[in-house]
Amino acid sequence: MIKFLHAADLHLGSAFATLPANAARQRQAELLETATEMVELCNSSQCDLLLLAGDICETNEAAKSLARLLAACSAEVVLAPGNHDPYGPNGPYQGVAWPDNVSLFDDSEVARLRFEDLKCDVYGAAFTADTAPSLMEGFAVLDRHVVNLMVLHGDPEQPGSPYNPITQAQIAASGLDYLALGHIHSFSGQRTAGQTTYAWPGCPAGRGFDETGEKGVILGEAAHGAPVKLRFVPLHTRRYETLRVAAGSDPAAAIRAALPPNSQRDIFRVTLTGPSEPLDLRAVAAALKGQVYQLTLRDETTRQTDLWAGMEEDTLRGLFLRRLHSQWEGAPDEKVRQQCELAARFGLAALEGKEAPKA
Ligand SMILES: [Mn+2]
Repeated sequence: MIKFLHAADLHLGSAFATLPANAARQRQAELLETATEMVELCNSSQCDLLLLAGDICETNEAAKSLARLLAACSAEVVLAPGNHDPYGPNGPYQGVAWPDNVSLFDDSEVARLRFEDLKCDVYGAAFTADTAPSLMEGFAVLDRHVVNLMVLHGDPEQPGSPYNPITQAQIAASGLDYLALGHIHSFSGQRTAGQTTYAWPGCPAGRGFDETGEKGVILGEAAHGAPVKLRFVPLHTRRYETLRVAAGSDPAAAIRAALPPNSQRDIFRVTLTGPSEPLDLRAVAAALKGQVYQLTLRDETTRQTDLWAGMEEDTLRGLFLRRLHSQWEGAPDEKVRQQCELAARFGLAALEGKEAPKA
């Protein structure tokens, strides 16, 4: 039985261009810690193979750091470069002295690495530019008496993708036991096409609010003639999370109540919503100091003030507001109440000849 760890899209050396320089350096250092944790997990799980499915390093400096880390890896490492780390003069891997246990695919032609001791063939190919045509087209394994794995960066979801589009039919025709993919940044779950199991782990650490939630790697087992077993293992990285919270009368308390447990290490973007007095976001943030690692607040609250003013007027406006206000008071839930408020704002705008407010 062969044990493997499959990771992808580490993006070591990412610029974190939206962060101040100090914070960016810290996040870069944390990505390297994630890579270290990956190697430690690979070793403690006694994996035979570490499969790295592209977009691993963004800079030459990061690649040199990775090479040092991989020297401490007890598994054989196989790296298939992707669109952010293409092999060649424009890629990050020039002049890197890799330890003996590391193999890189360096050509867009599919190649085979034979691991005699493991009775295992590992196939793969490299992006040699920031796009690639379909690299698996016409591929089939050469030896069906061994365990057949493939490591590849590519897009299994969009047939017209410029990033090595991979089809179900190609996977089903491959004869592979496991296809270790990279490119898409959230975990795929375990999938099959024909007799072949395939998956992508997503990035092992979020780098922004478009990469939220739990992130990690795949631990797997493969044996000749047996189904492949996969397990997703989250790593201890900072999580990015977005929340929408009704501000109410005490926005800091509302956010505190909405935060999941153990959020101190994580990075949150909280959008405050609903009717509220004007907010002092700095005061809200100060009241939450220490609750999370980093907090970005957005204010989408609405002013309730004066919405119902003029209700007592003996005018069409007054009549309109009285009707809606009684519906508002009798509303069965917050949703209906918000609909009444919206109707009042639209109606007032129409009566006053103003532009319709934003819904
Ligand atoms: Mn990527």
